[in-house]
Amino acid sequence: MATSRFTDQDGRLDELYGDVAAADLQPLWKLSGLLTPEPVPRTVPYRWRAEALSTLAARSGELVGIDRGGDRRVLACANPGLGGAPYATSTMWAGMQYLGAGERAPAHRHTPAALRFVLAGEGAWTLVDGDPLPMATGDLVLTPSMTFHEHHNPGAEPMMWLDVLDLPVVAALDAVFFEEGADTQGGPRSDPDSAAERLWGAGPGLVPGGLGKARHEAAHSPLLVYRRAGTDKALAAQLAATGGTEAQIRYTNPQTGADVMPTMRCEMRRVRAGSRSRTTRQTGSRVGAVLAGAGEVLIGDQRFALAPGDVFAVPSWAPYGLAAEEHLDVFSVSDAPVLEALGLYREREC
Ligand code: GTQ
Ligand code: FE2
Repeated sequence: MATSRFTDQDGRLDELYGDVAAADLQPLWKLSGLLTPEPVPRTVPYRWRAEALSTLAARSGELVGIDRGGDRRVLACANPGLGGAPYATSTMWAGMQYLGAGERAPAHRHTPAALRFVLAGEGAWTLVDGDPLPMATGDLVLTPSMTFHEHHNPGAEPMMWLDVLDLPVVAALDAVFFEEGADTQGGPRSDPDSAAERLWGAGPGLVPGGLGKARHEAAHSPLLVYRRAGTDKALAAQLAATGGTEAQIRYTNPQTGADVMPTMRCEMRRVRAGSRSRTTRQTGSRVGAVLAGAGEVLIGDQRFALAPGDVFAVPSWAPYGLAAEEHLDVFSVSDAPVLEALGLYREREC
C-alpha cells in the first residue's frame, strides 16, 4: 500500500537527518549491505610465495635484532582486502617467524592462541609452560591461550616457521591480554620429545587414566605437538584404505576428540599427483600452507600456482579446492570451531 503521506519534499526530513546524525544515530532505512544474502568477506583470495616469505624473513634476520620490545621477528601476511591490517584473513594472523642461529625469543603469554607449523628446517625448540618442544619440518606445535612460551634456536642454522594466531577474533572481542614472563636459560636440549608427547602421544586411542582433573578440563589439547611422521602415516593409510585421490585428517585433542584449541581447527590434506580435490565452501576463513608437492589452489574464482612453503588465504564461503601436479600436502587452519560454537558453521560441496 502506498504511504503517500510521507513525501521527500518535506523539508523537515533534511532537518531530521541532520539531528539524527548529530545524536549519533543512523536510520536503518538508509543503510545497505548489512543483511546480505550470503557472506561478503573483505578478505580476498590471496597467496604469499615461499620465495618472498623466506628471503625477506632472512633479510630481516640480518638487519633486525630480537630484544624486549620487538620480541618476535615475524613478517605478518597482510591480506590486501583488509585495508592495511596485518591479518591474513578477517579472523587469523599468519606470519613467518625467523630465529637466527643462537637466538632466543623471550618468554611471554597472551590470551590469543597461537600455533606454529614448520614448513622447512629443524633445530629450534619452543618451551610451552616449561615443556620443551623440539620443532622440525612438518610438525605442528601449539601454544594455547595464556600458556607461557619462548623460542630458542641453539643450532648453527637459522630457522623459520609459520605462526597462526586467532588474534583478530580475540581483538574483535576486546579480550587481548599480554604478559611478559621470566626467561628460562636457553641452551641445547637433549630431550628428543616433550613431556606432553610422552604422556599423551603414546599411541592412537590410548590416553592416560587417573590423572588430576585440571588436566582433563583444559580448553586445549594436552598434546602440544603433532609430528610429521604421525600425519604422514595417517594420510598414507587413509589413501590406501579408501583408494581415493585425496585424504584429509584433523588434528584433535586426544582426550576429547575436539579441535586442538577452542578457536582454531588444524587439518592436513593430501592430493595424489595428477588429481583434483573436491571443491567445497564453508563459513569462516582459512589459512593454508604447502608442506610438499606442487599444483594449484582454487580460491573463489581465482587460481594460484602452489609450491612448497607458499601460504594462502581463503575467505569465508569462497569455493576452495586443490589440484596436484605432484603429490600435494597442504596444512591449513580455520576458525571453524568458533563458527560451530556459535551455530554459524555451514559447509557445502561446490
Ligand atoms: O611467537 O609468540 O607471529 O606472540 C605473533 C605473536 C608470534 C610468538 C607471532 C606472537 C608470536
Ligand atoms: Fe606469543
